[in-house]
Amino acid sequence: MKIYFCGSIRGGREDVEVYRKIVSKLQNYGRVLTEHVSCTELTERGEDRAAPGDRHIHDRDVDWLRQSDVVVAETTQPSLGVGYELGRAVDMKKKILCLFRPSSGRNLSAMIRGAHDGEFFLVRDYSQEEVENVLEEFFSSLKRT
Ligand code: 6K6
Repeated sequence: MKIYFCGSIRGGREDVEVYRKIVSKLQNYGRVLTEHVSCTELTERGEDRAAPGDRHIHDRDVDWLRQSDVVVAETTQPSLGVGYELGRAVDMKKKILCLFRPSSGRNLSAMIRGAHDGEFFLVRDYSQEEVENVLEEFFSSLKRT
């Protein structure tokens, strides 16, 4: 199972520790193609010494998205890149799980919450303590389809 994880980079890195925990749990279910999103060394500027150019990042990520079986996005920290990835993933008919923490005090974009269809595109409010169960529920529901 190839998993594409989405999380904010240039949108802000405040939730990187949350991404780290999610990615480590996701690794129990398959190969996470975008593990770097959870890397604490990756800064908000989305750059490090070895960073490739934006076109390369875009083309490589869209290619990984195409290869993926499922997409899991942490959407609490708003990010244009994550929104774009989700739009492309819908077009590719991927199974998508969007995670959102209401405790952040933020209000999730209507274009994400409103995309919930209970089948291909799931939006799940959660708290950090629940993440393990939420992922277990999602991956076992995939086995049943
Ligand atoms: C640093 C090291 C290697 O590459 C970098 C630079 N940046 C990115 N690398 C990989 N994926 C990226 C990079 N910038 C954005 N993305 C993709 O967009 C990720 O898959 C994230 O889910 C999403 C974040 O978008 P922004 O708009 O918050 O940056």
